[in-house]
Amino acid sequence: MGKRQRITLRQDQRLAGSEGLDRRLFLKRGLVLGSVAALGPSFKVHAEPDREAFPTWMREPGRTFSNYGQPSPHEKHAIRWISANPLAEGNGVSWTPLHDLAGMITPNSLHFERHHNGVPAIDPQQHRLQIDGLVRKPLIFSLQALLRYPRVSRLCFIECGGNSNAGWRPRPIQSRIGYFHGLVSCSEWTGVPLSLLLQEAGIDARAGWLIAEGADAAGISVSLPLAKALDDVIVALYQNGERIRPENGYPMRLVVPGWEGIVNVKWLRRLKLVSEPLMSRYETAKYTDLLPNGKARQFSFQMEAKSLITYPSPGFDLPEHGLYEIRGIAWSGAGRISRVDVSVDGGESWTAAELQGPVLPACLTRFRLPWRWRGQQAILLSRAVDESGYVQPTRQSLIEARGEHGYYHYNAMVSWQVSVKGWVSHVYV
Ligand SMILES: Nc1nc2c(c(=O)[nH]1)N[C@H]1C(S)=C(S)[C@@H](COP(=O)(O)O)O[C@H]1N2
Ligand SMILES: [Mo]
Repeated sequence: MGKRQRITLRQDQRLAGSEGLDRRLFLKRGLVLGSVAALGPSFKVHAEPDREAFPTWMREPGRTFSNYGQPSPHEKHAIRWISANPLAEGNGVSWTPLHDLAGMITPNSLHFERHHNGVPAIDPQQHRLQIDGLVRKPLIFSLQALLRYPRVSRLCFIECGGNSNAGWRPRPIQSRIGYFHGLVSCSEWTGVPLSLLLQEAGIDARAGWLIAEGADAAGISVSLPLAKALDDVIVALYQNGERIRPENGYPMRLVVPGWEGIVNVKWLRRLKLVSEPLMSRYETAKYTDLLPNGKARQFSFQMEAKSLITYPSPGFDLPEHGLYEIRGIAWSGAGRISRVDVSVDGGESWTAAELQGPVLPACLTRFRLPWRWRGQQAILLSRAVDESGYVQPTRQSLIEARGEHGYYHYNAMVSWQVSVKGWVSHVYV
């Protein structure tokens, strides 16, 4: 499993108050108390239109009820961006538009997708989950049977091991952050604890791993250590309160909190207990990291701490000088985010951001910090620290540890440059 990288913070880095950054800025200036006038030139207050002229929606009855709600027609831009293989459309991804979202939960319609061979049209009546291999009593469950079992919820992110991999490219890509880092989404998954099902089957003492297989035509099979399977893994049936969406594994999927996407097998049909891992394509050719010494990192399941500033970010240029709330997300497969530091001077000095509660293990955690932009060129960075003490690496230290030719597991700090004109672009520092 991945070797942890630690960065020791110099005392001056820890204490420095970066130029224009101040956690109390909004409070001090009275914004929280509602006195916008006290802000002076920070915000332009626009003249109100004539309030006597009622708009049509105040004069006519509104539309009637709907069986299943849809977003406002004015929010049509908030979509998953699809990058599918033109020769095999079922293989590819669609990205969560992180730049359009707030809060910790990803709406089901915007959960990212990664399929190797499309979304299978499974008939839930015919679908079965089989547990066999090194067990005392092989079992087969119908969906109806599983729906009667005791349930738990896991609030957690699912992140593809290939998320953010454009960061490995020699030149910084310019795109909306969702279409660069949006192979991560966070949901409340509800289902049956896997430990319960395995105990019912009776675990043979020789079992150390299990092989999980999906019912899609890709025939995805991956190995999972039994210790994790017995810890917090669930066979999920619900996603944010409703039944799992077809693209996210309907009618059932594995949810493996904090571990890379590929082991969260969708359309789950079989769990086979074995003594040794399978060495399938997805744990040898894929999702492994060739290191500079010629050896490969394998079974690096746990997603390491990561953060990025969602606002400002490329696509959100700053229209005028004044107060801005720097906002972002941080997450770690190792547990809770304990701190996120923000820099506006390319990493010279750092200020701790405010974390939005509740801060939950393996969940997206929002951070924010007010910043006064006075028109100077700035480089914005965020750095996450998790409860294990792990510190998100700089791009340089990640490349030193892993070499220049990485493809998976990119979690380095991300930097945005704000030009004197307020244009925001992706840069490497
Ligand atoms: N059966 C099956 N399970 C699968 C996949 C797949 O193609 N088939 N893709 C995997 C990969 S690589 C990832 S990142 C996650 C993506 O989950 P999502 O599509 O619900 O976001 O599912 C994993 N489980
Ligand atoms: Mo993935």
